[in-house]
Amino acid sequence: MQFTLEGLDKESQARAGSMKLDHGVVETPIFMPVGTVGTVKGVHQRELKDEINPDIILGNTYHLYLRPQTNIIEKAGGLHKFMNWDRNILTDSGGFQVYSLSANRKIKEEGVKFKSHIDGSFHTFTPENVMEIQRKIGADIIMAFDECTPYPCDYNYAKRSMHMTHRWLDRCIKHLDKTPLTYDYNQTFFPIVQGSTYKDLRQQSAEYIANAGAAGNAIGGLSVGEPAEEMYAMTEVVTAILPKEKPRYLMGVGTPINLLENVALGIDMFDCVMPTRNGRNGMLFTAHGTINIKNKKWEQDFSPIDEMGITWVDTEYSKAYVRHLFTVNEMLGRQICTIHNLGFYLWLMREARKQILAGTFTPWKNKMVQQMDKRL
Ligand code: PRF
Repeated sequence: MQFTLEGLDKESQARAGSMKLDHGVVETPIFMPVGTVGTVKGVHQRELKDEINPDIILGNTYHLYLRPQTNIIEKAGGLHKFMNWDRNILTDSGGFQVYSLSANRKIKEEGVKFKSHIDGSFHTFTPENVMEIQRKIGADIIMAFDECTPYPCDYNYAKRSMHMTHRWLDRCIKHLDKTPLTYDYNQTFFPIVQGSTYKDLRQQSAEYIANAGAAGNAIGGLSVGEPAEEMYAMTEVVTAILPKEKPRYLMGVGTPINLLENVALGIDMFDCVMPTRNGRNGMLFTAHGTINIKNKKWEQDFSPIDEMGITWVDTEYSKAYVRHLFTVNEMLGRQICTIHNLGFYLWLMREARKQILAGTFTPWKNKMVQQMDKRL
C-alpha cells in the first residue's frame, strides 16, 4: 500500500491524503460504510457505488466466519466476488465483535473461546487463526486481533489487557508472514492501539504499535461509552506518537461531530454503524442537525428530507412521506434513511478533504460542529 499526504491543515493536525490499494485509490479522510455480513444493510451495490460512492467498505471477520463461513467465501473467490464489490474492503478482526456479541466468552493468553450468538456453538479465535481467516476472506486491509476493553475499565485490567494485545500483535505478524495470500492481490495489515482511557497506557501502546512498522495503524478501545472529551484526549495522545506518514484509523467512531473533531486531531479513516443503524431507526443526519423522521412534527411537512440533495433520495422523497413509511413499517423508509445518512457521512469527509486542501478546514469545522449539534 502506498499512502501519500497531499495537504496538511495549518491550524490543526488534519490531513488530506490518498491510499493506493489493489482495488483502487482511497482518498482520505474517509468514512467506511459498515457491511458486517457482506452487505451494507438495505443498500444495493449499485446505490452504494453510484450514489454513496465510497472507495472502501468494511466487513466483519466474526460474522463472516460464522455465516456463510470462511470456506464458502473462499469457494466464491473471496469476499469481493461473493458480494460483487470491486472496490476496497477492510475486515475487522473479531477482536471487538467477540466481546460485544457473543455470550460467555473466555479470554486467555492463547485466544478467545466464545459461544456463537447465532446457534450457541463454541469456537476459538487466536491471533493465528484470525490471520488465516482474514487471508481467506480476502479484504484489502486486515486488522490485528486485539482485546477492546470496556468503559470504565480499572487501570490494572487495562494494563494487562494492553500487554496481551501487544503479544497477540507479535503473534499476528509472525503468523501472517508464514501465511501466503489466498488471492492475486495484496493485503495490508493494521495493528491496533489499546490502553483504555489512561494516558500513560495509550502512550506506551502507541509506541509499541508504531514500532511494529506496519503500513497503517489503528486506534481501538474508544467510543465505548466514555465522554467525547475523553475520546478526543486519547486520540490526541496517540496521534502525537503514531508516524505522520502512515494512515490512522479510529475504529467504531462515530457521530458526524466526532468525525470532524477527530479529523482535526489527525485521523484519516473511520467506520461506524451509526449512519446505517440509526437510519434504520428513522434518524437522519444533516448539515443542520439530526431529524427523527418518526416525530409527528413531520406529518404534514412535504419538503424534501434534505434540501442539500447529496444523494437522489434527499430530494426525491418528502419528510411526510418517509415518516409515513416508518409509521406503516415499510422497509423502503429504512432504506431511504440509510442511503441518505451514508451519503451525508461520505459528503462530510469529501468536504473536509476539500477544506483541508484549500486551507480553510478549521473555521469550516468549527462552523459545522456548531451547526450539526441540533435536533431539528
Ligand atoms: N478493536 C477492534 N475493532 C473495533 C474496536 C476495537 O477496539 C472498536 C472500538 N470502538 C470498534 N471496532 N478490533
